Amino acid sequence: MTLHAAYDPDNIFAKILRGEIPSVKVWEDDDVLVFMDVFPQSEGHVLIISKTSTARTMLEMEPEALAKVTAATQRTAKAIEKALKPEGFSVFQYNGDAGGQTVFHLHFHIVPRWSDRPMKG
Ligand code: DGP
Repeated sequence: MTLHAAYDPDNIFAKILRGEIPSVKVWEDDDVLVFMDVFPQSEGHVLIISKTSTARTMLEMEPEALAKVTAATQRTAKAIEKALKPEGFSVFQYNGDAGGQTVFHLHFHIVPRWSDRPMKG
């Protein structure tokens, strides 16, 4: 999938948003959904997506929707810090096949990190 292509309404995260496939939800409001990554790189690995935007990548997302997703990412990181007490955490977001993206509905990852636990990704 190139950087520039049409949004596929049948991508996995669109199906999760429509409730067609299950997910473990952490937070949901009118703008965003936060849910557990099915292939976690560490305990507490979550994904943050927009419920209103069909942007595939960072290039396409409307600034207002992006602001809501990044604000939700910060709020979620604070909640993870409180709940799991990681020593650190990684926030990342991939764009395009060559950028490591496999699901083409823009998403941020939060991966909590501990120095005594091997990194899985
Ligand atoms: P990437 O596009 O490379 O940022 O990776 C997509 C992430 O989505 C990857 O960490 C695994 C996760 N994922 C893939 N399929 C599902 C699914 O059906 N449910 C959930 N919760 N996560 C998924």
